[in-house]
Amino acid sequence: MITELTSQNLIDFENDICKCFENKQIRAPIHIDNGNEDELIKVFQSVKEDDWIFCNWRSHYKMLLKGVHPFKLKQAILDGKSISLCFPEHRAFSSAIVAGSLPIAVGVAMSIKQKGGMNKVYVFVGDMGAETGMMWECFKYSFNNHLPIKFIVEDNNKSVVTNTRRTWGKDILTFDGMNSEMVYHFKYSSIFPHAGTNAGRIQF
Ligand SMILES: Cc1ncc(C[n+]2csc(CCOP(=O)(O)OP(=O)(O)O)c2C)c(N)n1
Ligand SMILES: [Mg+2]
Repeated sequence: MITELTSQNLIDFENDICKCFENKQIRAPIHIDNGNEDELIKVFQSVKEDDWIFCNWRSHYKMLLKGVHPFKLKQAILDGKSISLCFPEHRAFSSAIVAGSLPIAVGVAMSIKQKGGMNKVYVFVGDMGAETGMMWECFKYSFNNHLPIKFIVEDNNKSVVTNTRRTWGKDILTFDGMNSEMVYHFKYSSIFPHAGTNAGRIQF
């Protein structure tokens, strides 16, 4: 574990960001993490400094747990970058394009394997992102080529406001309940809307 952050530390950080957003100190979309604290702390127990993380639009907790200093992270969010935070010096990246990080993460994992590296790539994807064709290609390629990558599926059963399971007409999604070397799926629910805060919701 890179940091000693607790669930409460993570929650406190996001509550502060919410206040800044509601005070109009942030003039760009924000995506607040919530409800996934314990699961993420568990995932990050095996993440090391020389590992790489790739996230989607909701990455505050992951950035903190990868070791980005809270002051530095807050400044980037105040600068309007919540939706696409990137800290190359921490090997921590994100993209606001659904499934956008996946092939980049696979490429980095391929490079690690080719160079005989011992480090690993952790890539975070939502439940709807995990149902895309891009996910299937990336997972299949990584699995068949034994790449040093782990896909973490954060499942809130929502794609913005759309119910993922109803969309696909199935109660069980592709990666439901998986906990293997290459995939970890967990369910969670957030008290916040997809973007913004409860007092300042943004609807895409
Ligand atoms: C290519 C693309 N299509 C659509 C969007 C709009 N969009 C942003 S987040 C999102 C929902 C994705 O749901 P999920 O993968 O479950 O992530 P969650 O936010 O629930 O963690 C969508 C459709 C986008 N950002 N990129
Ligand atoms: Mg979702």
